[in-house]
Amino acid sequence: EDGLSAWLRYARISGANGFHSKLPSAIVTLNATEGSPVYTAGQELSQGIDGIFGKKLALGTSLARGNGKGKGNGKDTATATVGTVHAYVDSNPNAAAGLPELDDDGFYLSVSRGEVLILGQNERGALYGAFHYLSLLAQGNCSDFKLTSNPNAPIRWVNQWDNMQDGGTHGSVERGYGGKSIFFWDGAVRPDLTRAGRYARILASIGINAVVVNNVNADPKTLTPANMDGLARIADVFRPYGVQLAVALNFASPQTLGGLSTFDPLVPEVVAWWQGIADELYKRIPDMAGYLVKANSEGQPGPMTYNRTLADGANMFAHTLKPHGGIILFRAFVYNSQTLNQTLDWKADRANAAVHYFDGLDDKFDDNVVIQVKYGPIDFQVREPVSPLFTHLVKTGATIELQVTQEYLGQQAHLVYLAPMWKEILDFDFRVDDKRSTTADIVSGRRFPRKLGGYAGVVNVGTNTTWLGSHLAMSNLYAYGKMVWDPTSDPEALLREWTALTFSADKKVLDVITTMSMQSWPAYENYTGNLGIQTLTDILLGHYGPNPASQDGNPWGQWTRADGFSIGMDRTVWNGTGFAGQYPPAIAALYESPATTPDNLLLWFHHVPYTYRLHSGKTVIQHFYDAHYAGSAVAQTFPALWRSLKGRIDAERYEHVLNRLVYQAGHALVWRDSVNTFYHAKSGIADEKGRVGSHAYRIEAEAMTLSGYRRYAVSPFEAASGAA
Ligand code: BDP
Repeated sequence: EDGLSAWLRYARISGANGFHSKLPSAIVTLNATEGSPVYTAGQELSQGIDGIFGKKLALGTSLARGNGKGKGNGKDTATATVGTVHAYVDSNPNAAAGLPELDDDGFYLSVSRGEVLILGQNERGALYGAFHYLSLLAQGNCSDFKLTSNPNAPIRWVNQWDNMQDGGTHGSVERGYGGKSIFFWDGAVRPDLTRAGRYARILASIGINAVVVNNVNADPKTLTPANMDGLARIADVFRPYGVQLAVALNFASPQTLGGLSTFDPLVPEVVAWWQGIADELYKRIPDMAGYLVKANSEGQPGPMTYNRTLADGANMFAHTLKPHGGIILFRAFVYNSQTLNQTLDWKADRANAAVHYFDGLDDKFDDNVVIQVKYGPIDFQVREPVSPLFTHLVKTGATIELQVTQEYLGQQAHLVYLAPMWKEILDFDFRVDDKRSTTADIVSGRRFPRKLGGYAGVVNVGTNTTWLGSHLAMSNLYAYGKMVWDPTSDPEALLREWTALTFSADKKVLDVITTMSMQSWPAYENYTGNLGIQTLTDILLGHYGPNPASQDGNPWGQWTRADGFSIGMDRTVWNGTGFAGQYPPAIAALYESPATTPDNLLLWFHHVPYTYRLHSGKTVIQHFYDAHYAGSAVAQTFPALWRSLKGRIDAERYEHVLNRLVYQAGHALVWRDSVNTFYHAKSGIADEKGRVGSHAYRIEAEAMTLSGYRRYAVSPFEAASGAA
């Protein structure tokens, strides 16, 4: 078991034969041409039922073997019929009345004594229905039911930050921890795209409908004719799974690739150049989903280079996509690190940037522009308030950008199950006009009625057979797809489902993985950064490991503002950077005062003495100490919990996971001691429990006789034992 099949293993369940009479005996796909999603659905059903139960089904393409509403007599005539509503009603006009209304990509599923009807609003929806049915079967559930399922939003994309070529490193993935790119190698699209096809299958099984295949820090050469041919080959392997391809663009391409003297979005030659690109792409990929653009951010070119607005830039692309039915996702991650490079300018707050740049543009965007907003105003931290920009875009559609790849959250070397965090974010109520206004309702287009909107997840799988570099990290990808389909999903229920499909439905396996995973995000927050201080990861090198000092005075403006007496960033209107004022009044008022700010965001919004008392009654500094001990203690329990599963999990995955959990347990201690030592030294305040600074219980490296090691000066010093 190397992880390659993810949760689609179709592993034989115990007592498989006993279920045969509850299963269909034949599969009928309606109007399915080879390579279409309905055809794929038929193939999956046949493979799946064979794998899970050892029952081989006849596969046909007409209604001849049944009409999907057969008598369900449990005999050998029961049929699984799969297709679009349209195809079904065409051959069964009388059936129309009994069918529910479906949204785009939605499906209807009816199972009655082996007679199965799987209908999609479109072909992709039919495939989703087939995957849903198979996932129940794989969990041993063959009971009768009827289900109508519609997605929460039309945009359910993933982003891959894959480089075609990166300073000599072929096919690397930015912030990817699972190997090289499955799409690119040596500046071109890989000749063998088997993995890309397998990826599409995994994504389709959780309802994802498009993939941006290349890095947001886009290489202009993505658009050479040869590479466009390559992109078309990727789209070809995606298509049988109903997954569309999208491309990230570099704003300066007309100049750097096209040889024009400018890339000003209002210059007609530039517009014509981009129109040519859109036409060429759609000639090769008629069903291309569209573009993703990162502009005027972290050194990337954009419309502001020419004093044009972000709307001017986005609309230029929108205009060229319009005739082809494409959409553009334009990122709100716009900030200029240079202007923030004024150390300790209290007004310079990167959190303010997105609203600052997008305010006043809400009614300026074309209707096929969607703004893609990271969940927090800074950058994928372990705890952030939800970006207030969601409430400033009323007419313009938005997608929320979540990160499945654990950039700041342990880079897949730490188990951190993210669905509980996403749930909090999606359920957050902004109280726009004092009415319920959750993030999910805003991006799905329900709160402010709009056609386009949804979700983008930065996934960054790679060539490693585990996809993400860690078997357990795949629960995050599973939960991402399921939650964006239905944000009311329960993170724990999703985890159990994923575990049953990925490992086993053994109760102990389910309980252990659930216990560890559900504790993992709070534990990670505890041993890394508390009270909204943001993770204290090394900010300049790789975003990994503790380095609290690196947070201050860097040009990216993520300051903790810690000195000898106090800590936190004052983002109030009355005295700070004013960020709290970007929220609707009820929420702004909450964040404006330390008394009403939730403890877990206190230091995000306020600068307070270390001795400030939290709602919990503890001082800030004691909370830091205690939380770091508590969080790392939880991580210490993971290896033993996992070991209790020995024999219940195949050896390959058992060892791989154990290795990571042992590492995490150790690294959590490094985190604990680094952060505690750092703030202990800074504040001079003793730990009430006498732990910090004493290390009495620890075996120091200096006290050991080491052979085969050499001394190395660790930076920062507090992450080391005696600085080495
Ligand atoms: C940061 C990543 C960087 C990305 C950037 C982005 O460190 O690699 O390019 O976000 O999202 O978190 O554009």
